[in-house]
Amino acid sequence: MNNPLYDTLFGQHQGKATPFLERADGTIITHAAYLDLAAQYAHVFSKLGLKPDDRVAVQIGKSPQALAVYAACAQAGIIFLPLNTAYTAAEVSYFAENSGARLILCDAEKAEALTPVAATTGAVLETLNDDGSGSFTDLAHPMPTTFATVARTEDDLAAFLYTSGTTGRSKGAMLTQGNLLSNTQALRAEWAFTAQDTLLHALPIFHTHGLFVATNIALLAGSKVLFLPKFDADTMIRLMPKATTMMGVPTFYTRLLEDARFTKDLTKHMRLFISGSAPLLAETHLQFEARTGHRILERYGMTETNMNTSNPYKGERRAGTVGFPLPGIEIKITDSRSGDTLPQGEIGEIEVRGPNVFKGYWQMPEKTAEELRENGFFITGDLGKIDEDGYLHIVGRNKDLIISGGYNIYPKEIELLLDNEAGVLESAVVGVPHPDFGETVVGVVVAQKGKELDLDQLKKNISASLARFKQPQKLFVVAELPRNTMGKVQKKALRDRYAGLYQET
Ligand code: MLC
Ligand code: AMP
Repeated sequence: MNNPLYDTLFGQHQGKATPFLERADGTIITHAAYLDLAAQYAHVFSKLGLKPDDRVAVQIGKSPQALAVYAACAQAGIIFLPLNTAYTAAEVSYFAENSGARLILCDAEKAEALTPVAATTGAVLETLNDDGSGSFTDLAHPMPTTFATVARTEDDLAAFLYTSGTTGRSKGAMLTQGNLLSNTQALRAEWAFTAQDTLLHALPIFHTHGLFVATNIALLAGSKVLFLPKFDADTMIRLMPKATTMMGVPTFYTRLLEDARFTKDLTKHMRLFISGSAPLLAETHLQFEARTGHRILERYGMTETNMNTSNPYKGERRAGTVGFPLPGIEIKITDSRSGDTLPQGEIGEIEVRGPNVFKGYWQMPEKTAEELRENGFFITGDLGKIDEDGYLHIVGRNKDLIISGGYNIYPKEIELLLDNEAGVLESAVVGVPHPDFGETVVGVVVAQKGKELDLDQLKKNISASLARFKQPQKLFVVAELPRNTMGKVQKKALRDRYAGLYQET
């Protein structure tokens, strides 16, 4: 095979007038049209001097064109680096610089703010807007609609996905063609996707869930995708009758359940609902079944590994669990300190090994060595146990991480910014339960002796360099942070103290 990822997911559809993406207004983009566009984009990469293994950093809205950039990267052997559209220019600068991206693709609105970054790193900057217009489109327009696919192996890199870390510095997870492909093949088979399926797709395409799970499976199976720019309950409910499957984060499910139009009748033709990226409360699972008669299939994954486990498609989908390891993937529960495997039923660190596990963090060999063992097991930072029937339960996290509406937020990143503010002695950031987002961000600051803190001003100051979804929803001043005898901040005590902030009465 010439280029495993491109040939298997994309190339198989070349020249076929089969429907691929259907937009909210009913317009359809066929596989052929999508791949013609991707080929034109691949020509632009060559024209701009990009070579295989170069990185393209992409911060653009969800559109068929944005998805064609992914296909173009696969075809040209270029490493795709998608970025959350909520990231500020300061955040994007880090990713562009750290990855050494040769091309930055962004919305025209962001071009001015990102031009200095491109100038510093020597990258080319082109624009691609939500409506498909932009300087990149202008370059692509005259290009041929076929491109000689660049030869690759399964070991070649296909994408960098940045994930924050407990040190506050984001790490670029290097994913190979084989990582992505093996996982897509396992999931397509496990969840029985076919060309008869229509997937309701409202997830962003800059993270694993919407990109490498949802899109890749649909491409492999030849399924049609109802491709929506974002989650909007009205549109989801309007289009549900056209779909056979849906993937979402728990917030999608809780929001749908809040809507009286979301009924058994509306979902009676649906084949499968899948949830992941954050814990689905057992209560939501049960409520969903009571309302629709469907049992949500919950699975577990992460940026560095794609998907690891899944509840069974056929067989019991057990609420509060994430099911069994996918074929070819091993899961073990270990003692965090010794790394020894624990007896069945005990709680410990979840470790995973398989063809899905990433190659390491870009230019961070020490970080890679800390989390990826020489024997191939990746230390996930999640805590879990395996029950007597083999189902994996996630019971907590060994990493200081907040998951809000399916987005990961590392407290350290926010604490570093707060600590840098005038008058702040120290800070701690925790996640507290939130009815819509699952968890939300709360910050606690201690003032320097004799200093008064203006919390509104503090919030404003840090917001310039932090995506909106990471910004603390509430800030509190305290006299001191709770610490254990070793002097370590007791985040649990803070989480408990503020747990009731958003509790519904
Ligand atoms: C938006 N906002 C959020 C937020 N999303 N705040 C906290 N957490 C979030 N997740 C804020 C906005 O900044 C804005 O703030 C306000 O909420 C409304 O914005 P919006 O754009 O209208 O929000 P909405 O469309 O309602 O988005 C919520 C959401 C979305 C849950 C639908 O965040 C979403 O699609 N999440 C999915 C994330 C995802 O794909 N995760 C997968 C990661 S991969 P203000 O103050 O300006 O009003 C992974 C691996 C795996 O984890 O296993 O899958
Ligand atoms: P990310 O780094 O954005 O890929 O997020 C991965 C993290 O999301 C995992 O390490 C888990 O902590 C969490 N996660 C993903 N799926 C689930 C799930 N089904 N239940 C609980 N947590 C999950």
